[in-house]
Amino acid sequence: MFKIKPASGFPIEKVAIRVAAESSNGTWTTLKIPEHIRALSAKVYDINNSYVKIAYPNDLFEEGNMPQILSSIAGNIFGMKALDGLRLVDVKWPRNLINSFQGPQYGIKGIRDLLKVKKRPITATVPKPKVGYYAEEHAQHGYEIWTGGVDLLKDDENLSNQKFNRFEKRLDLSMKMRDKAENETGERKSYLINITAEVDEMKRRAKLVKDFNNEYVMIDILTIGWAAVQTVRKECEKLGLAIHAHRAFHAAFDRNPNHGMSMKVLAEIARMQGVDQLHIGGLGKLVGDKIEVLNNYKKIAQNSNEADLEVLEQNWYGMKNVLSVCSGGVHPGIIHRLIELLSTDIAVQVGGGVLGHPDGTQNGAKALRQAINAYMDNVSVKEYAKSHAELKKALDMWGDETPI
Ligand code: CAP
Ligand code: MG
Repeated sequence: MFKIKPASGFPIEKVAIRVAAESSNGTWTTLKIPEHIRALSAKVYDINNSYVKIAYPNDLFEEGNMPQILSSIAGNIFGMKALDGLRLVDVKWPRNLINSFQGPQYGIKGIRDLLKVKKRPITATVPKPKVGYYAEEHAQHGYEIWTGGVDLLKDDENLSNQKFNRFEKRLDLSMKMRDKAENETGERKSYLINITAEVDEMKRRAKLVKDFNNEYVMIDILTIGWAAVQTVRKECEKLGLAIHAHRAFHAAFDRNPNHGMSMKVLAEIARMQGVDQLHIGGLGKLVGDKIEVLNNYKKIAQNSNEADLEVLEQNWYGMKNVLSVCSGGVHPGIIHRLIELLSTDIAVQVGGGVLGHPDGTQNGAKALRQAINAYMDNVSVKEYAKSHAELKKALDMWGDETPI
C-alpha cells in the first residue's frame, strides 16, 4: 500500500501505473516484451484517494534476500519526477517470503523465560550522557541500575568501542557488576551491549559477548543495514544470543507522512530478519503518535492483525514475535500511558528519567521499578509515591509531563 502525491499535471492513475512498473520490471518507455516477462509485471488493483494498492507477482522476489525485495518495492520509485511524494505505507508479506527468513530466536516468551520476568513490563536503562563515561564509570552505573531494580543495562546507539570506553573492557567490568547485582538482588540481570560495527567485527564482538557470559547483543539495525542484521542473526543462533534492535535513523525514512516508508514496514522487516526486541516509540520526546506506536506493536507482537485505513492485514504463519521497546523521554510519571495503550507485554527503556533522578542513578532505578510495581498493583503512581520516597522524588521532578 502506497500513498502517492502526484507531481502537478499528473493524474494519480498514471503515476500509480508508473510506480507499479518501475518497482517491478518496467521502464520509462514502452518495450516489446515476451509474454513470460509480462507475467512479472506488478498491477495496480485499488486506488482510494491518495492510497494505491499494487500487487506483485511472487516470482519477482528472491526468497531470503531482503535487500533485493526492497530494491524492488522501495527502490527507484522514491525518486520519480512524476510524483512529489511517495510513501510505502504497509506491505502484506506472503507466506513463502516470511518463511524464507529466520524470524526471532527468542520472541517475547523466550525473553521472559530468559529474564525470569513473568507478567510485568521488562525494564531497561541507558546511562546518560550517551557517551563519555570511562568503562569503569559505565559499569558502576550498570551496578546501580541493576541493583535499583532494573532488568537490563543498555548501551546508547552511538557507544561502541571509542577510546575512552573500550568494548571489551566495558563488557568485562559490566559482567562482574552484573554477577554482583544478581547475587545481591536474587533477580536475573542482563546487558544490551552495542556491537554495532562492520560485519566481521560485529561477529567478533558477538563471540566476545558469549565468552563473557552475557545473553544479549544490541545492534543499530538501520545504520548497519538489513543484510548485516541477517548475518548477525545467524551468528546469534550459533551463539544463543538474543538481539536488541535500536532503530536510530528510522525517522529519515518514516517521519515525513508523504514520503519514505512507515515505521510499521521497518518493524515488519525487523521481525523477519529476526531481532528479539525493537524500539517502536515511547510517546515521549521523539516522533510517533499513539496510532503509529500501536500499529507497530500489533505488527511485531501479534500473530496476525486486521486491516485498517493505513494497515494491511497480515498473518505471520507462526513466526515468533518481537518484544516492543518503548523509549525516548520516558520517565516514571508517564509509563502508565504506554502500558494502557499497548499492554504489560512491553519493555520500558528509560535513560534520562533514571540518571536524572535528583538522588542519583540507583534511586532513579528504584523509582522506575516502583512505577511499574504501582501499575501491577493497580495503584496510581501518585498514591504509590506516598509510601515510596524514590518515586515521589521522580514525580516531584518530572510530574506527568511529556518532555519535548
Ligand atoms: C533514550 C535514548 C534512545 C531513544 C531511541 C536516546 O534516552 O537512549 O536511544 O529513545 O528512540 O538516546 O534518546 P532517554 P526510539 O530515555 O534519556 O530519552 O526508542 O524512539 O527509537
Ligand atoms: Mg539512545
